[in-house]
Amino acid sequence: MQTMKSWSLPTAAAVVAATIFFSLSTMALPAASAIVEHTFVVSQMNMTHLCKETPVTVVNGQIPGPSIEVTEGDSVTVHVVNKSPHNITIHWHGVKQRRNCWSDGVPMVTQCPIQPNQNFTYRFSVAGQVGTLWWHAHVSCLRATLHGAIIIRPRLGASSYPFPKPDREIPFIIGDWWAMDLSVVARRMEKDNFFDYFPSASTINGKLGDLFNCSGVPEDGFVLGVEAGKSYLLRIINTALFSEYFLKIAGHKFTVVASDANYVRPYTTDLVVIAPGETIDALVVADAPPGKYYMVAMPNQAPLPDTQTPEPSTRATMQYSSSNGGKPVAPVMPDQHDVVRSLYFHSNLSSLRHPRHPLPPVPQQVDQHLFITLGLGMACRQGFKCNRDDKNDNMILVATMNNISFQKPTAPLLPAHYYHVAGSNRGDLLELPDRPPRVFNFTDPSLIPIGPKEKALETTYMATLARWFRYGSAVEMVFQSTSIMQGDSNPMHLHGHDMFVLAQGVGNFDAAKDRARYNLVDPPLKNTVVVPNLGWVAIRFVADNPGVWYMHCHYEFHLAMGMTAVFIVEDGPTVNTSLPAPPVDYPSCGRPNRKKGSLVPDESYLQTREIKASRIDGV
Ligand SMILES: *[C@@H]1O[C@H](CO)[C@@H](O)[C@H](O)[C@H]1NC(C)=O
Ligand SMILES: *[C@@H]1O[C@H](CO)[C@@H](O)[C@H](O)[C@H]1NC(C)=O
Ligand SMILES: *[C@@H]1O[C@H](CO)[C@@H](O)[C@H](O)[C@H]1NC(C)=O
Ligand SMILES: *[C@@H]1O[C@H](CO)[C@@H](O)[C@H](O)[C@H]1NC(C)=O
Ligand SMILES: *[C@@H]1O[C@H](CO)[C@@H](O)[C@H](O)[C@H]1NC(C)=O
Ligand SMILES: *[C@@H]1O[C@H](CO)[C@@H](O)[C@H](O)[C@H]1NC(C)=O
Ligand SMILES: *[C@@H]1O[C@H](CO)[C@@H](O)[C@H](O)[C@H]1NC(C)=O
Ligand SMILES: CC(=O)N[C@H]1CO[C@H](CO)[C@@H](O)[C@@H]1O
Ligand SMILES: [Cu+2]
Repeated sequence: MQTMKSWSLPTAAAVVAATIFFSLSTMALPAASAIVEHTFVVSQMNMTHLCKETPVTVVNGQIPGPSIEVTEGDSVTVHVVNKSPHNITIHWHGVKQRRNCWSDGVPMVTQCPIQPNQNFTYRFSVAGQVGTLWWHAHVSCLRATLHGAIIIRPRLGASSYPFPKPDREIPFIIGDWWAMDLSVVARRMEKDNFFDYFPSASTINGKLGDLFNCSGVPEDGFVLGVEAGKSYLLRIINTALFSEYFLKIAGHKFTVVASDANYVRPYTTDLVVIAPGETIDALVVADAPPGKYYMVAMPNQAPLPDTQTPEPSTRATMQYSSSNGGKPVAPVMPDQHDVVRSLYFHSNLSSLRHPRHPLPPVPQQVDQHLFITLGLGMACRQGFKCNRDDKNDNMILVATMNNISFQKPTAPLLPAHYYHVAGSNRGDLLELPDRPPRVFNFTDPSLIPIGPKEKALETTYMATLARWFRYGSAVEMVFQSTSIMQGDSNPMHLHGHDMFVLAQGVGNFDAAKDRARYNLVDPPLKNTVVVPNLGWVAIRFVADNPGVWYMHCHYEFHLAMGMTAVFIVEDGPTVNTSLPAPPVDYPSCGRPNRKKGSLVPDESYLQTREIKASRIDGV
C-alpha cells in the first residue's frame, strides 16, 4: 500500500537513449556506444507500511528507484531535479569515474549538495566495467529510500558471459524499511552522534513480504515466477543501512558468478552473504520439483557479548509456473550469530581471468603500506573540555580509523584541491597515519563491555582525515576490526578504484604469518570489502585515478560517526592522467571565503584555472 504524489514520472518516459556512432578504425564494434539519459526527480511523498504512514524521499516516486541499464562503454547522463526539502547528492556506487571525480556525488567531498529546487546533471562513462552496480543518495540515512540498480551488459551480448547464458536476469535488491522520518533520524545522528533507532522491516525489491502485516493483512512480497529447467541470473544488491544479510532459497543452490561488477570463478553454495554496498550476481536454476519456495534474507548479528540490535528477516517467493497452490517451502537458515559464514563466503571468491575479460595485474610490488584499525571511541566536541565521568553531553561516541574520527569539511574538498585553495593542501588536513598510535590486543572481546579496560583506550579525537597518493602508487592496506565497545564487521568501500582482496581472517593480523597467505594470483576485485567481526582483511589497489575519493565503512551509523577518510590521488604527468576542469553546472554553496587556512573555495577558481592548466602543460 502506498500513496504517492504527482512527482512520480513513468520511468520509460524519463529515459531517452540517443546513439552516437564512433568511427573507430581498428576494430568493428558489434553495437555502437550510446548515451543513456535519465531524469531523476527527487521528491518527498508518504508511503504506508505496517499500518503507519511514513514520509519518504524517493526518485520518480518509487522504491527502489529506476534501474540504469546500459552496455559497457556507454555514457550515462542523469539530470537530478531536487524537488525534496533535503540537500541531495547521488553516488554511482562502484562506477570508477576515471578522471571524473566531479560526478562521484559525495557532499562536501566532491561537490556541494544539490539544494532544494536546484538541479545538477551527472555525466559518466561505464567503459571497462560489466555487471551489477548501484546508485544511492550519499546523504545520511536517505539512501534507505533513494537507491536503484545499475546494470552494465557486455558489449558482445549475453552470449559472451563467462557462464551459461541465463534465461532471465532479475535485480534482487535487499533493503530495510524504517517506519519513521529518516531525515529526522539523520539530523539526530549528525547532531549528537546518537543512534537509538532501528529498521522496522527488511525488504526485497522494496517489498516487506508476508513476515510483516498491517492488522493481520500480510504485506506484499516479491514473487519470482520461474519455469522448470530455466536459469535465472539474480543481481543481488544490499542497500540496507544496518545489516549484512544471509540469503537462502529453499531447495535451490546459487552459483556465484560475479561481485561488484567483476567476474568471479563460479562458486556453488546454498548461502549468499552480502554486506551493505556489495553486489553479488548468482545463477539459480529452477531444478527443484515444481512448487513454491521461500527466498529468505536474514540480517546477521555480532555474537554476544556485543550489543544486539532488533533487525527482522524478510522473504520473497520463487514460484514455478507449473506449481499448484500449497504453502511455500522454507529454507533452514544459519544461526544469526554464525558470522564466520561471512568470512567463509567471502574467502571462497576468486577472480576469473579469461581472454575475453582481461583484468589489471595484481600489484606484486607495493609503494605504500597502511595498517588501519577500525573501531569506536569517545571524542570531545570541539571547543569543550570533557571528562567521560561527568556524564556531560560534550563527550560523544564516534567511529574511527587509526584512532581518528572524520570531521566533515565545511566546503567541498575536490574543488579546493583542484584549484589549490589555501587550506586544502597537504599539511592543512590531518594525514591518515600509516598505522594506529598504539598496539594492543585489537580483538580482545573483554574490550567490548564498557568498563575500565576499554576506557583506557576509548579516548579519541576528530579531524578531516586525508591520505595523499602519488599517481600510479601501488598501495597495500590491512584493515583490522577492533573490539572497543563493539565487535562489528565493517564493509569498507573505496570510491574510484577496485581493490584486490588478498586475504582475510579472524583475530589480529600477524604480518609474518598472514602475508604468506596472500593470494597474488587470482584475488577477487571488489569495491566493498568485508572486514570480518574481530578480524582483518588485506587488500591492494593502484591509485591511478586522480581526485579526492571517499573511503568509508558502508554501515550508515559507522559512516555518520566518522569511520571515513579521503584518499587524494595526485595528478599524473600527462593530461590524460590528470583531473580535467569541473562540469559547467557544478553546484556551488556558501559565501566565498578567502581567509588563509580556510577550506572554503572562492572565486579565485577562475583565476587559478590558468595556473592549473599551465601546470599540466608544463610537465
Ligand atoms: C504526508 O502526510 C502528512 C501528514 O498527514 C501531510 O501533512 C503531508 O502533506 C503529506 N505529504 C505528502 C507529500 O503528501
Ligand atoms: C530543473 O529542471 C526542471 C526540469 O527539467 C526545470 O523545470 C527547472 O527549471 C530546473 N531548475 C533549475 C533551477 O534549473
Ligand atoms: C568456503 O566455504 C566452505 C563452506 O562454507 C567453508 O567450509 C570453507 O572453509 C570456505 N573456504 C575458505 C577458504 O574459507
Ligand atoms: C587477544 O585476546 C584473545 C581473547 O582474550 C586471546 O585469545 C588472544 O590470545 C589475545 N592475543 C594476544 C596477541 O594477546
Ligand atoms: C587514542 O589516542 C588517545 C590520545 O592519544 C589515547 O589516549 C588512546 O588510548 C588511543 N586509543 C587507541 C585505541 O589507540
Ligand atoms: C595517455 O596518453 C598516452 C599518449 O597518448 C598513452 O600512451 C597512455 O597510455 C595514456 N595513458 C592513459 C592512462 O590513458
Ligand atoms: C544544504 O546545503 C547548504 C550548502 O552547503 C547549507 O548551507 C544548508 O544548511 C544545507 N541544508 C540542510 C537542511 O542541511
Ligand atoms: C502492524 C501489525 O498490525 N502487526 C500485527 C501482525 O500480526 C500479529 C499477529 O498476527 C499482530 O500481533 C501484529 O500487531
Ligand atoms: Cu563499520
